Amino acid sequence: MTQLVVGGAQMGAIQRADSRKAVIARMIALMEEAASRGVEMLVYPELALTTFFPRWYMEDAAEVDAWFEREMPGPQTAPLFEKARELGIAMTFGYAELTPEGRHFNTSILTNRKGEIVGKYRKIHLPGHVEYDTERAFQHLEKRYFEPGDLGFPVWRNEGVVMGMAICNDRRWPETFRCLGLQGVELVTIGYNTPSVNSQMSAEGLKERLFHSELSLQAGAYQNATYVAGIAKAGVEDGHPLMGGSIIVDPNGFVIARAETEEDELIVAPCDFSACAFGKSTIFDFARHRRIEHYGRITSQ
Ligand code: ING
Repeated sequence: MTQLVVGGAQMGAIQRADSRKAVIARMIALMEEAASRGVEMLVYPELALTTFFPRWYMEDAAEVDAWFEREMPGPQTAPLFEKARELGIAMTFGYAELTPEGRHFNTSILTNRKGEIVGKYRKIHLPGHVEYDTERAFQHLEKRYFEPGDLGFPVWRNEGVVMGMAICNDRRWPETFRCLGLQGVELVTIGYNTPSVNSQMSAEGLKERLFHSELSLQAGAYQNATYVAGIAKAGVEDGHPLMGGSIIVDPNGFVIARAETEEDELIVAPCDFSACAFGKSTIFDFARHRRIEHYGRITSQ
């Protein structure tokens, strides 16, 4: 029976002019608070090192690539890994990855409590658009700056727990959770940067955004008998509001920890992963109950 104290390190706004050094210092401060509260596994947001730069239309490749990391850990992120090793805290965080081959991904990594990277995920469901969209109140250019992930939806047994990662928009797609659920996932970590308003000027505002995020995370947890940690980068970045709403959800779909602010805020939930077993062996015993002969449409169109 494995238990881990899981923490969510919601981060407030990162302005375009903020240095990675200043951001890493905030992440380390959240990790030190996490250690003081007994956290053993800490979840940071999507693109945790920089502002949500896909809101900006850029044409110059060097300007775009300045938002990306060429190595992980690198000189600027090494202090975070050293602190994690010192405190014995496993972590996930998201960042923009530029590979040696010149490929661009919206990526997250998973470490063990020794600060060693044990897993990598590259965001598969990229929302938004490629070209400047004059119809939008603001841009959402993830399809311009990132390729769809090429690593699938893997899981890893880390610190005794079967863990999987997803990123932001992935949480809105049930396929994400089911691909992880079919591998016995017990903790899904999902960092997100979600605008508080809809760039396509629908009436959809913060209330709807928060509801849809929580609905997606709770459904994913319940329907796959897994814990889920959905952790925001929130606050107003250069005038553009991102929603908070970070939560940790148990395998029955209940919210067991919730952020109250749109700032740097730590949420903490002791998780007993034996709680996943009941759902996986009864109502969501996939081997006994699923009828895959009827599901072809999901992968064929
Ligand atoms: N952000 C948003 C998200 O999926 C979005 C984009 C918001 C799409 C609301 C649809 C509706 O939470 C990222 N980064 O995916």
